Amino acid sequence: MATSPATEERKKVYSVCCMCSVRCPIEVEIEHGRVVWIQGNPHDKGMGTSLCAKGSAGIAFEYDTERPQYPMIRTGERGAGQWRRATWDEALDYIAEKLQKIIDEHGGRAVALSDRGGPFNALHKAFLKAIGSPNYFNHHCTCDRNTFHAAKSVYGWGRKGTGFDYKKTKHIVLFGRNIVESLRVKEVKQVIDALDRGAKLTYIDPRATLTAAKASRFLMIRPNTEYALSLALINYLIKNNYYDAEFVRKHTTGFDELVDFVQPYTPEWAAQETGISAEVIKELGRELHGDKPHVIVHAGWMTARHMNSFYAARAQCILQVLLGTIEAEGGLPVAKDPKAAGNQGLNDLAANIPKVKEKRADGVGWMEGRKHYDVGPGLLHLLYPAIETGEPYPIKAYIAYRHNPLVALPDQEEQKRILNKLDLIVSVDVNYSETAWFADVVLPEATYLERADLMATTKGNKPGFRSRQQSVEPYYDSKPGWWILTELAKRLGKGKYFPYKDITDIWKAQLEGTGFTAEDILAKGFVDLVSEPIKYDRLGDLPFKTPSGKIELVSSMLTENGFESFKPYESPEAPPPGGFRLLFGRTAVHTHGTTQNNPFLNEIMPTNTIWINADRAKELGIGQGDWVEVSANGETAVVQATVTDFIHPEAAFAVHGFGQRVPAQTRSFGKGMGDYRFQKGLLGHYDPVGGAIALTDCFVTIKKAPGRA
Ligand SMILES: Nc1nc2c(c(=O)[nH]1)N[C@H]1C(S)=C(S)[C@@H](COP(=O)(O)OP(=O)(O)OC[C@H]3O[C@@H](n4cnc5c(=O)[nH]c(N)nc54)[C@H](O)[C@@H]3O)O[C@H]1N2
Ligand SMILES: Nc1nc2c(c(=O)[nH]1)N[C@H]1C(S)=C(S)[C@@H](COP(=O)(O)OP(=O)(O)OC[C@H]3O[C@@H](n4cnc5c(=O)[nH]c(N)nc54)[C@H](O)[C@@H]3O)O[C@H]1N2
Ligand code: SF4
Ligand SMILES: [Mo]
Repeated sequence: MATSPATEERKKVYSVCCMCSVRCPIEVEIEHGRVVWIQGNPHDKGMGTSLCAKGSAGIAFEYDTERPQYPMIRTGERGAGQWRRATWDEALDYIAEKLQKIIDEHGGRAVALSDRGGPFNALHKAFLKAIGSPNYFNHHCTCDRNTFHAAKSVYGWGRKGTGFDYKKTKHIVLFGRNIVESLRVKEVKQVIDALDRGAKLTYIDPRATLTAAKASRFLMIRPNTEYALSLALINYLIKNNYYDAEFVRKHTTGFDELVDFVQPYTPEWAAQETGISAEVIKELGRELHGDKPHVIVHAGWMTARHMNSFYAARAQCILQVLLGTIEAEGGLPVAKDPKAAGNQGLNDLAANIPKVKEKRADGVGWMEGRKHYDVGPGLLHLLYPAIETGEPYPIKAYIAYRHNPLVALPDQEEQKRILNKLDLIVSVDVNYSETAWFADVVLPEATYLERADLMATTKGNKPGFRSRQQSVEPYYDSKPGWWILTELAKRLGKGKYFPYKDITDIWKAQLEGTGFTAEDILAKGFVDLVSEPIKYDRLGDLPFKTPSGKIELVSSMLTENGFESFKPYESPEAPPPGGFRLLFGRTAVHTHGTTQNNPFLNEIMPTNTIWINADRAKELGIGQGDWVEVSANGETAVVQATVTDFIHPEAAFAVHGFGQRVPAQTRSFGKGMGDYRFQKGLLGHYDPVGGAIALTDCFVTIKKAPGRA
């Protein structure tokens, strides 16, 4: 651990932020056992000392009195908020006893766990493996699944198979990737530097975000029609020979089929669909031709939006290919892992645990129509029917570990109805999330400032290892995740697979044979495995992971599973008369439904508003800041209107995550509207090819709220 030259009472720890999920490297300053300052880790040059508002609010979070302070066991009805305080032993014994009974009666497969994904969760999977359950899930069904599967169908690797070389790029194209607000600190800095250097930024969104404000071109697209725009760009690039023929020849299969397919999708046709003129589409096409291959076409991140999201992301991947951007300077470098740097990589902590032979309860990987989905995290929304029907087999217990599905998945009422069939719901959280409030047992995990996590791998041009280490002692009676799972495993007779007394035992097991000790990594918070970036020859052999080893424009993964590689475009449903399509997204100062009650962030942004197009607002007699009723599916919320020219007339927009109703969170209780509360009936409404829920297939009406000025 690096100690500052000052005094023992004052020290600096290099760690990883966890105020949102993007995991920026941080430096934590501690005085007399209290966190007094958090900033970016200056050893990471791209990051520097910068931090976002949420990261800075980590101190307010740490010392907040409105977060769970000890284990709690429910005494009243689910969700009624009646609890008794328990010791850790009591709470873990309680859970273990219930789990053991379930395992004895139904097998380990009756236990499901979902988490927030990421590189620190190897023990979550090891725990499930040890009890014989294949039912590991994460948040992806409402986040990146469409993009992930789209990338997989084209390259054989997932969404993170490539990175972004902003430093040398000439043109960045973002389809609703709101980089400036839905942010990672390092990435925003790189993008702003690129713009200062003269790079172009084309931003496509039905509303103007702060990224739009920074863009050289903002295209206000009709909601859910970006597939049409991408097809027209492909058509235009091919028709004019504006694509990288050498790259396409060397690396792809299925080009001729692509050429045939895009024939009808001209810029003129797309103009009708998208509301963006053919001239502007062509101008963009010409610019991309001039700037290629130093171009970044971002295929999206949060793409659980509409029924065309998968094919839109696939078309964006195809644009990446046509522009020859893979491994190009200023394009999309292949993400290299430790093996590419000649290092064996971190050891698998679950290697000695027998393989689970059971099939997944969500059908992923084996059920007709679900074989092509990535089995890793499955699809959580497909667990609900299994809980409900007991098919393909009964699910009796669910552990939500750093996951808040009652806000992250649509239709809270329907979720609660189904979850109520379970014998046990456990929430491991650091907040009173809606899900924690509905659980049978709440286990407060030590916060990211109070715990150390497993060593993690960083992929990229400079692969490496990094660590989250403990900055301070737990402020309340909370425990680190590795300890919780180790203790639970022991109680279930699986202690032999978790022989860890301390996090240092875990680090040792992970690092054995890598040539590094934990101290090497803790000193700065990370190590690079190479001093110079690893570069491949983009026209030489590239390590595509498809069955053919090529970029598959006609995808074998899709063909084998009865899906089209090129799906004819279908126009999205227009909102009903007087209605709006409800869009959502992030703000720079909040994380999903997690930070609304944070003392600092609540003060900066205590509520959300509903964005309405100025012309539509005028028709409805709604003025700037008026209180309005937003209604859909029997749900109504009263919020203020943000009236603006900068949103498409078909759309309304609200920042996600507000409208929570957990009484223990007094600052955020009942403030603003919860987009997720309006998305009724959407729990089973998902793109069958990409797998993600189509969350924006939700229409609302808006009218002036009676009696409120
Ligand atoms: N309607 C609608 N739905 C959405 C979205 C949307 O915009 N609109 N966004 C979607 C997206 S992109 C995503 S990624 C998901 C996100 O949904 P989630 O993954 O549920 O959200 P997070 O904010 O990451 O936090 C999950 C839970 O982890 C808890 N937590 C935070 N830090 C820790 C920790 O250190 N330890 C433990 N044990 N718990 C912790 C938080 O308090 C929270 O309850 O939601 C998706 N769902
Ligand atoms: N501050 C902050 N940053 C975060 C997070 C956070 O919670 N807070 N969460 C992280 C996570 S988990 C994720 S997944 C990413 C998400 O990163 P993004 O996907 O970039 O973020 P969003 O804010 O969900 O959506 C961006 C925009 O998509 C637009 N949009 C809606 N429908 C369409 C459409 O059909 N086409 C197009 N082109 N645009 C559309 C919305 O108007 C919105 O402005 O952010 C990450 N960064
Ligand atoms: S974006 Fe902000 S909150 Fe998220 S990890 Fe980075 S510093 Fe923390
Ligand atoms: Mo996400």
